[in-house]
Amino acid sequence: GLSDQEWQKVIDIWGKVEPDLPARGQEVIISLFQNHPETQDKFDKFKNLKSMDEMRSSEELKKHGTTVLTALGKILKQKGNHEAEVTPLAQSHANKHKIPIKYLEFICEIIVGIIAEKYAADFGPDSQAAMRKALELFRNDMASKYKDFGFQG
Ligand code: HE6
Repeated sequence: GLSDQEWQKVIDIWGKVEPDLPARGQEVIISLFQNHPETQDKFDKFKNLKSMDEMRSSEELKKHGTTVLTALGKILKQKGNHEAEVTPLAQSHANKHKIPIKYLEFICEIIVGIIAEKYAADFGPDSQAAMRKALELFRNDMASKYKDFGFQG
């Protein structure tokens, strides 16, 4: 797990991101689709967005980015006691959306990259390491739930 100090770093940097969730969420989803097009195919509502312009002007995409980062923020704030939040998310992403754990790795890496780009001064090596640990814990717990649900992931 993470130490109290590590969790504090995670909570602190998330506090910087939070006022900008729609913008950051939009960037995360667009970057996910651009770098890993197979992830876009999982979305009936987004798989027809082709150009960067179409992606940027989709209010629905922006809204989804906000939904994803809001859910992730709620999980991070639980400081590892996130079973109540992770279980339904694992359930829907395994059984309904069929999202491999690999895709969760993709999005987590993109989230770290975007935070590093936009909040460099507040996201030093220790904060970055703490955030990576927190996201790894999230993914591990998702993976463990996937297994319970019989989804290979
Ligand atoms: Fe997804 N998602 N997601 N997801 N999601 C979500 C929270 C998805 C995610 C990674 C979602 C995804 C495909 C997520 C999704 C719907 C992810 C919420 C709260 C909802 C919702 O309630 O609508 C992470 C890290 C978090 C926190 C892919 C690919 C990745 C990598 C849908 C296809 C799909 C959907 O509704 O169709």
